[in-house]
Amino acid sequence: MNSLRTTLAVLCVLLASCSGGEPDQRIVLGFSQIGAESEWRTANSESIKSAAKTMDIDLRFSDAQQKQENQIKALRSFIAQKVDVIAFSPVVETGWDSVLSEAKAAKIPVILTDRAVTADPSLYIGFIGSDFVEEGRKAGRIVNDKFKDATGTVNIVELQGTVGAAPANDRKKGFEEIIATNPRLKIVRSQSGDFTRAKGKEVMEAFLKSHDKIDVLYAHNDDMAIGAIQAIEEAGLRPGKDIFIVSIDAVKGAFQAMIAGKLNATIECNPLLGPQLMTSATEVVAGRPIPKRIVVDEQVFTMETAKQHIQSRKY
Ligand code: GYE
Repeated sequence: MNSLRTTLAVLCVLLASCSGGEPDQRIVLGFSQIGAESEWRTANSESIKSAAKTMDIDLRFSDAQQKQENQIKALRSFIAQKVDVIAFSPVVETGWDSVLSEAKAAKIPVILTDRAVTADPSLYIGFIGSDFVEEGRKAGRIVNDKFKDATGTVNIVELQGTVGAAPANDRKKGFEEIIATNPRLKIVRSQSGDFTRAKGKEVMEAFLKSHDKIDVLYAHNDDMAIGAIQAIEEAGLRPGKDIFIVSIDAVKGAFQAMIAGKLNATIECNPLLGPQLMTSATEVVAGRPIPKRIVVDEQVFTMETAKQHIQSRKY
């Protein structure tokens, strides 16, 4: 009987501390993710979720399934919930002015991660992400080097990312800037594969049907390149040999393809932005300034060096 009384007393104390105790002091962060279109995105979402856990931030995570309208809805819902900070990875560059103005009017700071917007910079506090133009340039330099002594025309096909997305616009721009220095390098077809394997394969099949001689494939991400590699093999050609392939991200799947001799090079784009985002959110809530632009450090990996790096890759 005594022990039952003691147990009840302990339970009462516990219940009291749960219901009537301190209010939850944790920072509430509303995050609108683009979707789950690629290996990169999966690693990015995991990084954000695990960093929020480690830093004890109350994360409200919403997946927009690659649709801007869903992201706008999610941002409005975060405003209605009066979260402390909003962060998001904008699927496309334009069309954010109204919702960002609503967040500003509600005095909720906004941090952009991964992709940039073309809106008025006073509508967000900072942007954490890669330099996509530079990634495109790095891909262009690899192709330029490989074909510097070419005597005939080098036919390039390009698989673009999501139409209107910052990484699609910028990776195209940076690549074109570099290959323009060699008049033999020609982009003969360029189309969106929406950053997915399935679309990459489908569009590459169409490219292969319409062109007899494709020398180079430049894909704006590894997933599209991996889909295209399948299409190339099904067409009876050897990816990485008959067609020189360069893509961007440096996810595990790309390392496996390089080790198998099917992908020539990948340009790193680091998706592990979670810790930097959580630190920035904490700073902003504490009223301290954060840099307007935080650029992520990145490298280039080739077929020749893939084996020595694959074990240490985190995504
Ligand atoms: O390269 C691609 C993803 O925005 C940098 O989005 C990101 C891109 C990444 O789907 O794989």
